[in-house]
Amino acid sequence: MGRFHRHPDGTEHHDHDDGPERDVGDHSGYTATGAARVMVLENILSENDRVADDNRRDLQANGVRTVNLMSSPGAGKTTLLRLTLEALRGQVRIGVLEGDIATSLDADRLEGLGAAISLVNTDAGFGGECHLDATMVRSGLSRLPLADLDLLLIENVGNLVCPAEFAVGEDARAMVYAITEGEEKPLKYPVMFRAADVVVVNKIDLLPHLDFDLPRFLANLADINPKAEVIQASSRTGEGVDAWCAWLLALGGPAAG
Ligand SMILES: Nc1nc2c(ncn2[C@@H]2O[C@H](COP(=O)(O)OP(=O)(O)OP(=O)(O)O)[C@@H](O)[C@H]2O)c(=O)[nH]1
Ligand SMILES: [Mg+2]
Ligand SMILES: [Zn+2]
Repeated sequence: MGRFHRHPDGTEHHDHDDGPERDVGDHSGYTATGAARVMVLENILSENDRVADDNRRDLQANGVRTVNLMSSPGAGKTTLLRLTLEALRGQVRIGVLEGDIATSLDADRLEGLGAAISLVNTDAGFGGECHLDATMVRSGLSRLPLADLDLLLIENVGNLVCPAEFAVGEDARAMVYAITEGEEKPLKYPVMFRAADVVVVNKIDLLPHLDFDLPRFLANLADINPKAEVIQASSRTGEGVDAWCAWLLALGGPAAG
């Protein structure tokens, strides 16, 4: 299933790692169709980028700053968004584009906080995809009052891999990472960590209860993406939410003023 996106197998599409060569198994099952697969993928991604440019043009024409918020399932995107809407209410006109495979559960959690909410369920016409692409975001944008917004927060589908491969028209990419996920994740799943402009290291309140090695995680993250801004946060205690909101406001433009 899937409208656009067959998951890359790693032999062609993800072959730009610089690390030492290793025997990573027999991928000969894919070689017969390798060139065709690369071409299909390139077409899909360039079509996506075209629509992403359309989205970006519409958003910029309306003075809307846009953040693509990504994470594994359950890292805390919606909880952080709730705190964000509460903190910035009255200061910034916020829209949320809520991406989920199914249900309005997260969109419902964000109601009543002054934000315009647009729900995109990928199982409703988008093949149940495990990420948002530019076309899905475009459909969600059509239900938002862009002229009345300063900031659009897109909650991507919870998935640590492919959301980072699809531009949707955003100005910046933010990643929520929960310390319950383990300190090696930047090394094992580098694509999203590399794509992120900011990494919110969430659930920091749980640090005393875990074996999590925070300095080790930060070093792993710095290896993969030395430029990423890092904000330690807890969506339970509210720690770090000020810094996160300041980062959002600093995305700048008259929109955030
Ligand atoms: N202890 C603790 N729990 C948190 C924190 N942030 C979120 N949670 C909990 O983690 C669970 C998942 O949080 P969500 O906000 O739904 O995570 P999500 O990233 O939106 O999940 P998906 O949309 O399903 O990908 C909930 O039970 C939250 O209460 C945090 O900072 N500390
Ligand atoms: Mg959520
Ligand atoms: Zn996907």
